[in-house]
Amino acid sequence: MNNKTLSRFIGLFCWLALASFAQAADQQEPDKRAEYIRSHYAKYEYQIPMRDGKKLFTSVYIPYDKSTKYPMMMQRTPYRVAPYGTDKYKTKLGPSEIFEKEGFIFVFQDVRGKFMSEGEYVNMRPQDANDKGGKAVDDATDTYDTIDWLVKHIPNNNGKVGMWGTSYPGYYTSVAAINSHKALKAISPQAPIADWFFDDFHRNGAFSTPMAFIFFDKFDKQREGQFPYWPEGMKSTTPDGYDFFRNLGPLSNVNKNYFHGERPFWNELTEHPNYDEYWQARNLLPHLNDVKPATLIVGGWYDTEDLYGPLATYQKMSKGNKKDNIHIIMGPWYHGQWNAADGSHMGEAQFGFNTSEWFQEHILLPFFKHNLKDAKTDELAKATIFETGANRWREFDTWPPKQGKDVTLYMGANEKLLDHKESKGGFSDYISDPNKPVPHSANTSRGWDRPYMAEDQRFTARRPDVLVFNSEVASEDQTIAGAIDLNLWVSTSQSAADFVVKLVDVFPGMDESSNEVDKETGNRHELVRWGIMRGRFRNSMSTPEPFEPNKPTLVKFELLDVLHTIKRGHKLQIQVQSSMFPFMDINPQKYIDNIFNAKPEDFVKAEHKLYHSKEYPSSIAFKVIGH
Ligand code: PG9
Repeated sequence: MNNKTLSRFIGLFCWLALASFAQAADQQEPDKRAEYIRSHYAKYEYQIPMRDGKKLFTSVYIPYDKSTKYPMMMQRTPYRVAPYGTDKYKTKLGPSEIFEKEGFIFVFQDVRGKFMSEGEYVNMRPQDANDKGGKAVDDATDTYDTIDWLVKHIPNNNGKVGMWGTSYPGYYTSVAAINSHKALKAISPQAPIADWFFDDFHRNGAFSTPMAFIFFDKFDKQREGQFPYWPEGMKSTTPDGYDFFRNLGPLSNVNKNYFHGERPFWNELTEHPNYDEYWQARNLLPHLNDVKPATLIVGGWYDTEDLYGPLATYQKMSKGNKKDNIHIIMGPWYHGQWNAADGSHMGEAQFGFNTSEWFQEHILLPFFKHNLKDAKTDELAKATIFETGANRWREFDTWPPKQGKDVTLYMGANEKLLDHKESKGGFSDYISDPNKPVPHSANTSRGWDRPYMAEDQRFTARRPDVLVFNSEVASEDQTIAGAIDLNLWVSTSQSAADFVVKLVDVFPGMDESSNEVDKETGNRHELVRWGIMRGRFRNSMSTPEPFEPNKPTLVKFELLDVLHTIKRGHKLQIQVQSSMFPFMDINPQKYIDNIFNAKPEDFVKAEHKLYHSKEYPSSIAFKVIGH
């Protein structure tokens, strides 16, 4: 064996040894945390009676340490509080390991009607706000009754309770604020569902088939009695969601080929395609008045499930809040990434440091220590917001910020984004083919994925069914703060259409500091925000209407908030298309009352036009703030 081969062999051997050591160490990492929990907490299980007699299964982890009294950190969830059995422990109790080391009494409860708890489960249970006689039973009263029991029965508690939860558990955290128990001193609704016509599987009336199909397959499977385990779900037959959901065909095939009518909530949502009383009754926002507990709402700029929820919840809770104790933090995160996952990047987007760890240490733990343990901590800003593009945290008194300059840009000919209206008439057009929809990602996924929220958009920019409008190269940093208002003058040759708009940050080809071609991110088209409007809902979410074929029509909607800096040398790009598949379902483009009942022949090609003329000036508008 010559020296070269020998050194290669040694190198390979060392690499393999290191890799196996790292893997072993990595396997020990969760064990160290689990070991700490097992040796510092005693686990108890209770069936807590609600005011109507139903009992809710509750696990409680109490510190062995008796040198002080501890507050409770509670989570109520429809996703199971397993493992069951006082000798079987969770390997994580708090949002991150530093909570377990700090010391709390950790409480986990199966909500009414789920897993080991009694009662009937109702999705986004409408608030029973009419019956003030103390007989109301809903998710708010269940929380009140649970807290009342806990503070009276759990040993060595200091009489203060905090709640936290992400996504659906985030909804259960928000709902705790309604007629809240006086012991509830702090809540952190994280990516909370607020209104299911704008969160998760609906976006301005368009429908996310993968999210609903995959989620309700198991979550909505009906069973009698209590169960400690999830029901069996369908076995996936392909990793390729684009293929699976195209082969699915019209949405009526979901019941015909898969659910067979055995998912009650799926049946209900297909019977309510518009924002009618059914959805309005499930909107939590109108009930979030006079919130008493200190509140820290958490959201992720790249959250593909609940971005509307945290932003709308903050707006509602902070309006007229007498105690001035409503806070929000928005970080560069996918759904739930802020709790103990690496926050240094999201997909291809890089942020320079572990933003999740920073949040846990500097924001979340101090928030609960201050409100549950009277700890002295730094003053928490009303809004702590991560500025993508510049990759830094910023603090604001209000979100979105009131100060700043209003900017309007106009779509123009030759793919231009202009600071003035086009003087002559004009439009850009494309053929939208429901049988060849624009993919929501260049990557293969089951259709409900995360990295696409910051993916390079060159794969769509070069398609004939996607319009592109580019600004001039930015001569200085431009920080966009808040929502982006869209005024699209459009027409379609048919009678129905979706309009998808993307805000894209186009990177320069050269690296400014090295003056070299940037081989890593040169000319990257980074997605900042996208949004969709199902055209039938352009004037009302409750009263849909068709388009008059070929008639220029105004479609107004907004892209949800950003705090993003288009850096010097970059360009701001707007893309417009009419599908985002399979994440969003396909619009047949022939107007029918209920798309869930569409037939194959309803899916027709259409020519869509976007006007950029003096008479029909399509535009975007946003606020630019200083640094
Ligand atoms: N909000 C998330 C979700 C709910 C229902 C369908 C799909 C996603 C969640 O609770 O994980």
